[in-house]
Formats: sequence, C-alpha cells, structure tokens
Amino acid sequence: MEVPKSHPRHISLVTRNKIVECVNKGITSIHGLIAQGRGEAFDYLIGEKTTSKAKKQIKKAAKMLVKAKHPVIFVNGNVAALVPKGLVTLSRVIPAKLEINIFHKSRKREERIKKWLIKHGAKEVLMPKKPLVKYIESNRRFCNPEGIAKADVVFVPLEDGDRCEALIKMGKKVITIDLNHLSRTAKTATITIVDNITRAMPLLIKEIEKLK
Ligand code: PTJ
Repeated sequence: MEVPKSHPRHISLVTRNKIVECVNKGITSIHGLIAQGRGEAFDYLIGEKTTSKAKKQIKKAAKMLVKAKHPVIFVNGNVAALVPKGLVTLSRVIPAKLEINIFHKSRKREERIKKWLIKHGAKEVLMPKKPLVKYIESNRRFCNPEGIAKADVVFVPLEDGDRCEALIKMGKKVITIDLNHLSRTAKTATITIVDNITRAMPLLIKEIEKLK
C-alpha cells in the first residue's frame, strides 16, 4: 500500500506496512501484527521520538556490546521485518553472531528469516538446534551451541516473555529494546532501551562505530 508522504503518520504507516509485507512473505508470524500494535500504542505515548533516557541507555548498551567476549543477537519475525539491514550492520560492527530464536514454532519461518537476512547481507546466521535455554518450555529454548551456549551478552529485542529472565538466571547479560517499559523483558533486562527499534537501531550502530 502506498502511503502519501504528506500523511501525518507517514513513518508509522510505512513501518506497519513492513510488518504486513513480511507476514505475507512468511517471515513474520501473524501474531506479529498484534505485537506491532502494542508497540505503536506505547510509541504514541512517548511522542514517537527517542527520549533522552533512551539515548543514555543506547550508549550503555553500545559499551556493553563492544566489551563482550561472545555477544549474540537474537532475531525474531518482527525484528527481521523492521530492521533487516540494521541487524546485519550491527552484527558486523560489534562483531556479534546473528541467531534465529522465535516464539511461534515454525521451521519454515526460521528458514525464511535466515534467507531474508542473507539477502540483506548476512554472511552467517545461526539456527536453533538444541534446547539450551534452561528454565523455559517455549520454542525459544531451542538455541545454537555456537551462539547462546557461549554468549556472555545477548541482544534480545521485542519480547514480553520468559526468555530474558531465563537468560539472566543462566548468568548472561541481556540488552533489550522494547517500547513497553512494563513488559517482563523490559523489567528484567540488564539494559532496557525504551524506544522504537526502527529509531534505536541506527543510533546504537552509530554509538558502536564511535567507540570503535
Ligand atoms: O517471530 P516470533 O514467533 O518470535 O514472534 C515475535 C513476537 C514479537 C510476535 C513475539 O515475540 C510476541 O508475541 O511478542 P510480544 O509478547 O507481543 O512482545 C513484543 C514487545 O515488543 C511488546 O512489549 C511491544 O510493546 C514491543 N514492540 C512492538 N513493536 C515494537 C516494540 N518495541 C520496540 N519497537 C517496536 N517497533
């Protein structure tokens, strides 16, 4: 759908289209539409702008990612739809491994996300293999031995669930981006960036480039 540039909510509608397109491509789960709606509501409340607090958290996250020995970036269907190039650039500048980790079980969707990331420049994408995340029973427990098993810092954007707490219990540091500051993940992560991932991602990449 064409969104007129003059529309007052142009950016928000273009972002929504990205999710819809990726649902149609089988990359994003249909549930991703609901998640996007939740995010939009919170974004409205913060004026659809990156707050000064979020900017401070982005700086802290950049430092933590650069210092990490084995950082891993978890990718789900929504993140893949919204910032595919950003994920690839982030993994290159840190550098960190990209690992697919989805909640709504679908081997086909995992394969499509992998191909989508490769299309956007990824050289390597780790796939979930073994139930390595302890303390949880959802599909998110399936991880890659080369990724999560060795990770000291995990970037886990866009989740309101059980995984962040489990990763913390496993002794990992967790960085999240979530517009809902009340989500379970936002409340339990080591560093929480309350911002839209579409705005926060380029800022995070810029901060890491500065540090490097
Ligand atoms: O691909 P899958 O199967 O792993 O599914 C991915 C979703 C996102 C559907 C799944 O993880 C899910 O259901 O997520 P939740 O529980 O709805 O949580 C998503 C969180 O991300 C919510 O707290 C939203 O407020 C937040 N969110 C949504 N869109 C954005 C966002 N935060 C930042 N930027 C956004 N664009």
